[in-house]
Amino acid sequence: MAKSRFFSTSEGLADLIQRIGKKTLKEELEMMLLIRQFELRGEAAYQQGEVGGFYHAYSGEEAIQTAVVRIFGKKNWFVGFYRCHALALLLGATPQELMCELYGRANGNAKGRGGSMHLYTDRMLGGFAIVGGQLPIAAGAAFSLKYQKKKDEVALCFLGEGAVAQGAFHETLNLASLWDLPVVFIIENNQWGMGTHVSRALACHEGIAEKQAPSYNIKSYTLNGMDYLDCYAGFEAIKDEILKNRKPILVECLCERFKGHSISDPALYRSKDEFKKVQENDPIVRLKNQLKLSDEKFKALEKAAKERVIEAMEFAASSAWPSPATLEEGVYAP
Ligand SMILES: Cc1ncc(C[n+]2csc(CCOP(=O)(O)OP(=O)(O)O)c2C)c(N)n1
Repeated sequence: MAKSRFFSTSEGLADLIQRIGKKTLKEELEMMLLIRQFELRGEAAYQQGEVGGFYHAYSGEEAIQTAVVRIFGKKNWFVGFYRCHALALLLGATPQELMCELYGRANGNAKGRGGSMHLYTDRMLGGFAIVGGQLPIAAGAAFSLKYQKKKDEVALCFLGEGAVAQGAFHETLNLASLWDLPVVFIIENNQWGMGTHVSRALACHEGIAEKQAPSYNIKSYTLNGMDYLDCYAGFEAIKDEILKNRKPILVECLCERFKGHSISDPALYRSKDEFKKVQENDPIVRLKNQLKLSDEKFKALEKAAKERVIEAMEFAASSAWPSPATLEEGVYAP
């Protein structure tokens, strides 16, 4: 995997840790642990038949969205794709309401009707199942901010590198640049689109952001998505820039997917050794080490996160199913 091209040019690690503060970083570690535990236990519930539909875990990629939400704050427009449990958690959805959604219960995040890929908060516009479908929505959100002259907010759009080959990616970047829309497009490049490696899907697969951005006359950044601190430092600079210039930015976060594409993908196209190597580069363990946190303290944080998720699962399992009488509610088809 290519190295970060950002952090090495920035301040030193110790100075950065001191500037952010250990208390904040511990909170970030707790958040990343909550996301990881949510994914692990959610997948287990799926295997036991408690959860239906699709399930795309964010395991391995936690550092990216955790840093984005920390740097930008919740008061912006966020648009994600189907790998969206973490984003909803980070933006304030409770583990209870999300687990209820996965379990298909009436008090779920989307009233039990959307499931894993369709999660929302007051500032999160989804959860999109169509690859690339979220980009025009993010541009629209950025347009609304510009139209309303809201200068302190932006739109943040997450996508996988698989979306880069879609027409929607190119049309949206073109329009966003032409119209100076305040939107950050964040490519989470985990190198795999389902079972297809990026080298077989994209003609330009190395340095995606730095090669695509100039053709739309926008600026790009490349970050190490496996390193919370690199993401923190990078998104800090990106925030400064977009708040000043109010123009789109394309970011590529190089990262790893710890599992198959979704729960139904055993990922037989990657060897066990390869997965082992990938998992040795765990962003959670990296942050623990950067903070010099003892194993004992780390285990206590992990246990607390696990207990929160188990509690949410118990809550979901005992929650009511949607009433059939509500079947036609919230349906907008004419
Ligand atoms: C328009 C469209 N084409 C194909 C699919 C099927 N599909 C679902 S996920 C996926 C791979 C996308 O990979 P990527 O964008 O890299 O995101 P990742 O899953 O790796 O996070 C594909 C091809 C789809 N949902 N939408």
